[in-house]
Amino acid sequence: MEEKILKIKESLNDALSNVEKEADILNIKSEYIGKKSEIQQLLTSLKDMKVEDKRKYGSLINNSKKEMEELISNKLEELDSKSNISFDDSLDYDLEIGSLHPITIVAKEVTDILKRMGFTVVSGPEMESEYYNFEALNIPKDHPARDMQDTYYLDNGMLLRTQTSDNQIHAMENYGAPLRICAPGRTFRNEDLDANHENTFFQIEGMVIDKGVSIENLMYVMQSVLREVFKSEIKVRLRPGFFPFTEPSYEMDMSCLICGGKGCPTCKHSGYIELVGCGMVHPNVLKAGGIDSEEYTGFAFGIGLTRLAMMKYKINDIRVLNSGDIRYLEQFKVQ
Ligand code: FA5
Repeated sequence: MEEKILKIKESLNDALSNVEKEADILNIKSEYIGKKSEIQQLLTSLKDMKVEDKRKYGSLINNSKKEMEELISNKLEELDSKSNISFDDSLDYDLEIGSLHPITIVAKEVTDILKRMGFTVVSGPEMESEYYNFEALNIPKDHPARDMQDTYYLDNGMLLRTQTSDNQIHAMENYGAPLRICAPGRTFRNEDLDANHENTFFQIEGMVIDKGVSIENLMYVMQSVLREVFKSEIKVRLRPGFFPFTEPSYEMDMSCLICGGKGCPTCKHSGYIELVGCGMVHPNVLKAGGIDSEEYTGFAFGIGLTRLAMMKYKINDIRVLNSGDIRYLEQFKVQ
């Protein structure tokens, strides 16, 4: 037992020594002292131990957990005293040399809009576990929905996240309810590439959990984001969708701005670009995040930031955004 706990503490020390961002520390916190952590499991196992083992190990496990909590909060304090760099502050609009990537500009714009509505910006890992990418999102193994997002599995048993929705679970675990977060980030799918499909693209996740949250609130947020990004009313189309983690689910398409909705190769001649997946958070997901689904409801959305950048800057082929062609990419300015 002593050795096991020592190993956990060493592993925590190692993990903390390699991170500098608050979100990473919070992820470590949930991994090492959260509900599913090894130390928590040891604590739970105490109740089934013999009386003499309980006496022997009870204070060791409890004190070790306290020590680990302290290590994590010291690291957070250390970071806080060093700087207050956030996603927002790290971007400098007054660059004289170089330029911002169009996706960076759009990501910053959307997070700014959401921040004004009271959302906190968080971020999660690109290398993710099946639990956070699928299982906790109500997508058990062998569920057909796993095939909707062709996944890159890694040799170490992890995967490259297929969606930013993993942040929903991390956020609920880290902050509980009520909650209002957004999480921009890179996502990966083993897709066939075409004018509007990449295998590496960006999304921004949003999640609101509170008492009495409704679909009207979700639609208001979506419309406000689009109106502010495009500085005009954008024609949208709402369709019923299917995501195991929301019920009901919707997909929102926007009128293709490359062809003005007439139909072109970018929108596959449909006049619309699929932009957002969204819906009311499924009770099983709230449960997985440790939130009482009788007391709270929530909505969540995932906006395709790469496609948003395409529409904003009238880029007719998504592949140029990952091309690294600086002469092409540097022409885009903050509008
Ligand atoms: C999702 O990824 C869900 N996680 C969205 C969600 C979040 C639903 C929260 C409910 C609640 P979907 O696979 O439809 O859903 O992707 C969301 C958006 O990401 C799409 O509308 C599109 O704008 C963008 N997207 C998806 N696949 C690609 C791709 N291969 N290339 C570029 N953008 C993509």
